[in-house]
This record gives sequence, C-alpha cells and structure tokens, in this order.
Amino acid sequence: MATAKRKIENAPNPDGAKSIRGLDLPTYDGAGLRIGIVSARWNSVVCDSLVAGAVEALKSCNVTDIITEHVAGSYEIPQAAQAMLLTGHFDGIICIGCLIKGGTMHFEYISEESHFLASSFCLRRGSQTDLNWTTEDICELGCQAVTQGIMRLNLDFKVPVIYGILGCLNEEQAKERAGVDGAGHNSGKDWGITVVESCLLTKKYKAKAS
Ligand code: DLZ
Repeated sequence: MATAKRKIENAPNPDGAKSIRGLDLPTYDGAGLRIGIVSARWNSVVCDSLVAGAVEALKSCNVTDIITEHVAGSYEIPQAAQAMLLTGHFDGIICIGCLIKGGTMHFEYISEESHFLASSFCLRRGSQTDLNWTTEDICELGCQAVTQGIMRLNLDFKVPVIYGILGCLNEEQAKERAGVDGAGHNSGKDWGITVVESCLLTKKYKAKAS
C-alpha cells in the first residue's frame, strides 16, 4: 500500500532538461518480501552505486530479505536471474548492469541474438548488406539482447524482474545515472521502489486468482 510520506527523492528526467518526464516514487510497505539482486561486475563503480541505491530504497520500504549476487557482465545477468528464480525463493529480482559504448563495437558481443538483431536493423533500414552502425544503434543492440532475456523471465516466472540495465554512450553519462560522486540521480533507488510496487501488485492479483 502506498503512503503519503516519501522517504527518498523522486527520479528526475534522466536527460537533465526541464520536462514532465520522470518517475514518481511513493513509499510502499514491502515487509516480508524476498528480493534478489543480480549485478554485473563490469563497470563496477557504476553498478556498485546502483546496487547501493536499490538496497537503500528496499530498506526504506521495510524489505529486509535481500540477497545480492554478482556475475561478470550484463550478458550473464538473465541466466543468473533465472537460476535464482528457479529456487522459488524470490518474490522479485532486480537486474543491474551498465553497458558503456567504448571505442570498439563490443556491444555486438553482448548480444546473444546479434545476427537476428542485425538483420532486423537491416530490414528496418531497407538494406540487406550495409549496417552503417551509429553509436545509438550499437547501444540499442547490446541492450536489446539483455532486455529480451529479462522480459522473458518476467513472463516465464510470473514475478517481477526489474530492468536495471543502463545503456550509456560514455562514462560520464553512466556515472550521472548511477549518482556516482554525487552527480545526477541514482537510478538504483527507482528500481528498489519499482520491484516492491510490482511485487505487491503481483501478490494482490495472485490472491484474487486463487
Ligand atoms: C565484454 C564486455 C564489454 C566489452 N563491455 C561490457 C560492458 O560495457 N558492460 C557489461 O556489463 N559487460 C561488458 N562485457 C562483458 C559481457 O557482458 C560478458 O560478461 C562477456 O562477453 C562474457 O560473456
């Protein structure tokens, strides 16, 4: 149940410009919920800050049963979350990772389905042969593979699996979205509140369905 009191600040528009965008963050009572966090160690300065933000938000919602696991990179996150979910212990999972575009085309490596995605980009562009990757394409490609894995888990396991994967063009952007060095806003806080909200909704409708 949402209460009027807010314990953590709302998430601003991630691009910093004045707009109506952003997430309203009420406080929920998540006492008794069992939450897993699976975080990548790639770009650990960013991911550690996101995990800390998520834990802070969970605790502000009275969640005490929090188990955090680490994997090497974002690519490993969906499978690790699946292993955790198979135990039946968790009411919800937060997946945390950070993909930063570097000087190489490495976002392609992270994509299990890169060929499928590459061809869908070709089709969208009306070209069969030349991808002409832009920075935005590459970022989108890497994120899409992880996104699809995480979405599958939501529907297969019928519990909330929160998408906490930052897709950033550079380190500065990543740090800002993780609140590193006091910059920007820590998105991990949003994900902590989001998982509680979604778990409570799931429990409410599961109770009605049974
Ligand atoms: C290999 C790689 C690269 C180049 N960049 C990132 C990144 O920016 N963010 C991230 O989470 N992981 C990265 N990885 C690692 C892959 O996710 C994965 O761990 C390896 O390809 C091994 O499967």
